[in-house]
Amino acid sequence: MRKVIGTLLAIALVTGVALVANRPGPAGAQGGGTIEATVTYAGAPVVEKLKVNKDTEKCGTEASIEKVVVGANKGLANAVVSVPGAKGAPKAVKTTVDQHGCKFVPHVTAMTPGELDLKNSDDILHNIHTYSTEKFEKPEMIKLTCDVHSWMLGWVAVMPNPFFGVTGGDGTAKIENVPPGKYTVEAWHETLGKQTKEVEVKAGQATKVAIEMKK
Ligand SMILES: [Cu+2]
Repeated sequence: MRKVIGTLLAIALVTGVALVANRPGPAGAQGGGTIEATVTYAGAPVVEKLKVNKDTEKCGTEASIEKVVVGANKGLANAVVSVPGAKGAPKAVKTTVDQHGCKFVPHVTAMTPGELDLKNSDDILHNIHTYSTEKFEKPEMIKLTCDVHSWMLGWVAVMPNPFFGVTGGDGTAKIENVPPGKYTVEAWHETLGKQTKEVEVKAGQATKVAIEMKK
């Protein structure tokens, strides 16, 4: 696994990929609808602080691991909202993860099966590896860690289709061009698990869905 990641890292470094927050675009489904999801969590934010004693010029002297980020109106950030049952024209959605300031940026991102671009903006060694057993070719949640910096943690959600979004600081995510139909919308969070909600998507319309994560 480490070898595979090393190769991916090399590819990312050679091509000098830019850090782009990729969002799912049109999936080719004419007359699709939009899902406007709001994910909330009534509990308190969880931030772990850790003293740093190596590479402090790049990493700082204190690392914060943001396990649960809650914003205004209980909006939960870093939740992956998806529509696993939606079928549409296949579209690859790529993503890039940067190692910057001894953090994985973004903390949570999502893509369709394929290659993940890994970037290293810190000019220090990050020994990146994952706990994935499936090489990004199958839908799964992949955990990113670093052997050099124990606090570094990130997630890459490999999704079965391009109909997904990752919630921002306000807990919202928008999924566009979803083919009309009845679906189960899923929200996944690294520590709070998964919740689902039934929705009906209508052509040319926006459907709001509110999902509350529980402890
Ligand atoms: Cu590192």
